[in-house]
Amino acid sequence: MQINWYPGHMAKARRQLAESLKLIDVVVEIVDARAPLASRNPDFDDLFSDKTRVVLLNKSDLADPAASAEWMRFYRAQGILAGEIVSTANSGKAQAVRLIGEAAADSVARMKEKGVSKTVRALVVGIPNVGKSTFINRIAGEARAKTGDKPGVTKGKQWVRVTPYLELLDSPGLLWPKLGDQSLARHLAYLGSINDEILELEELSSELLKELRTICPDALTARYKKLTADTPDDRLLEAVCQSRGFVLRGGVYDTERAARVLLDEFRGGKIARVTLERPEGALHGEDA
Ligand SMILES: Nc1nc2c(ncn2[C@@H]2O[C@H](COP(=O)(O)OP(=O)(O)OP(=O)(O)O)[C@@H](O)[C@H]2O)c(=O)[nH]1
Ligand SMILES: [Mg+2]
Repeated sequence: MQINWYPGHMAKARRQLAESLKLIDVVVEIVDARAPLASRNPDFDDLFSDKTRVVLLNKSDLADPAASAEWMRFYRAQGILAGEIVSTANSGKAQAVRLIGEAAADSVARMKEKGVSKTVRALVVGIPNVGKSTFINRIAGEARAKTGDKPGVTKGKQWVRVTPYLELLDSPGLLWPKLGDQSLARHLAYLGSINDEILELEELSSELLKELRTICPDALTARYKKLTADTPDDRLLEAVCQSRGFVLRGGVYDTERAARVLLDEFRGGKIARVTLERPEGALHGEDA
């Protein structure tokens, strides 16, 4: 399976973002703390090359805390303004607002010299389903932007006023034309940032089980009792079926159902707090 997803609405949204750049002081890039490498869009380096950026590791309630700490050290060592947040709770909210203020400090100071109290306009960007709209609602203190647990919920653009001096602009989740490295592309698919309808879910789930067995074998066996260290790689999904009784008439394993259940449980953080990527060699590679 070759994973690539760059539908027309993303190309259009990218063009619209490029046109609204002059209105924007700061770019806030939301990434998924479970896959901070795969979920950074390399295309943003071109698109926002002359903007100050803040990187926020969202959904850190679902990630391994030690790995998130490693990522924060990695960003800070490079001078990147970065924070760790949970947009479905208040965790990291004050820090995120502080980082946006820090990123906008120069332009605010320039305007102050002219006697103007500037409203900082921050564009919130990221790949699909990382929690951009949830983040905006959290900062604004009310549900202003539409959210949902699937990619492609936000369609158009919308300014949300947080205070008289801060406005946030939501944007549709953006990927890039060629995902390249397929091991990273799979991570995006595990997270729910790729439309499930274009994916072969059984193949994807088997790959996810292999990765989870390396990262958190005990938690995996605790959740799916028949899946152990001895289960062969090509029987992992069947072991999930055995664990849950997903057996069709004639004793055939319902691997399709197991695949959906596994992805749902992984995405919901039910297996363990898992981070799929560590900072070493944190660059987008070529095709694996
Ligand atoms: N556990 C957890 N879930 C989160 C967090 N932030 C967002 N979510 C959930 O992630 C899902 C996607 O959130 P959205 O805010 O719609 O994501 P988005 O980035 O705006 O998505 P698109 O507009 O589709 O690109 C929703 O089900 C949110 O409740 C978080 O910090 N932790
Ligand atoms: Mg959205």
